[in-house]
Amino acid sequence: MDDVFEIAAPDARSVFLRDVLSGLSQTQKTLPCQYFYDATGSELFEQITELPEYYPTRTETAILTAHAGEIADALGPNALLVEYGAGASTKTRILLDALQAPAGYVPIDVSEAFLLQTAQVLRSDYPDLRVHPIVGDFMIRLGLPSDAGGNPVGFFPGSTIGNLSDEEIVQFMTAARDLLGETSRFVLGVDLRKDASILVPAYDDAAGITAKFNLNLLARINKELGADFDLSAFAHRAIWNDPASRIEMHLESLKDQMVQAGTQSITFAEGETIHTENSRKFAIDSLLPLFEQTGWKLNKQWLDDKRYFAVLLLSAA
Ligand code: AVJ
Repeated sequence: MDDVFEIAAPDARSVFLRDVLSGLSQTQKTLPCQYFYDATGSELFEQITELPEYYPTRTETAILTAHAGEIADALGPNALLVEYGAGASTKTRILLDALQAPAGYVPIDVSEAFLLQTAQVLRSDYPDLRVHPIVGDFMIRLGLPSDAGGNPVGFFPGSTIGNLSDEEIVQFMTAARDLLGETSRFVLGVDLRKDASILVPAYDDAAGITAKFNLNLLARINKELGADFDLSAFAHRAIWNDPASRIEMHLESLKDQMVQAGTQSITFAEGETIHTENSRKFAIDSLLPLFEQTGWKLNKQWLDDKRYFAVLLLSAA
């Protein structure tokens, strides 16, 4: 008789533990930035978007508002809006309000609770809109609901694409092209390169909210994995890495110390950091080869007057 192996899907906690232990065992310690967004982290991120120093959200919102009619005209009627990562739905609403008879709205997110809440709120505010939430990881190939209909339009606002490496962008845009199909379009928010004197305060604000957001990752590891990080022994750092064209967030150990996580003890030297996030700032030209490689072409772009941020309209090539 053949052996039959049944491989249980690892639960969320054991995946989190595995990711934390593997990140903290690297020479440059790292933690994946998607773990920022527990309930507390999502609330802190909402506060970040309202900080005077954090220009991306208000700039992108202003671009979308100023050009909503033009964007809607370019997309035409019967659009099926497929949003990657369901955040607070402010930007979604700007598009939905402008679109001519949208066929539906498909939010995709890994967090089921957050996703269903967003879906519920939109259903009640847009009673005629068909909402089809998908719980899943958008880096891997998903399927559109068979009854959705309409012309698929991807929507990935916020410059969340800046968290991804080139390889990950290729993987993501390929999966999106597969999901959305050969007549689809894509509306992509992209944060642009600018002076470090603007960038650094946006990630190291005077009120200390971004510091709280970064340190909350350690609080979450303590709470969910039973680790014993002393939050007062780590400090938030935001560094502009110009050659890599990215803001890096780190948590710096303020002393030599040991931390228990799971069965491991992890040692930190004074000054050693955990790299917690990359937020890339793009030149639009540097993205074009990645679009081309993944079956997309750039149709239109809208920028604010200061050229801080761009909203790109792509179409399947
Ligand atoms: C949600 C990934 C777009 O990179 O600006 C904000 C996250 N990190 N402040 C960004 C973030 C620190 C944000 N994204």
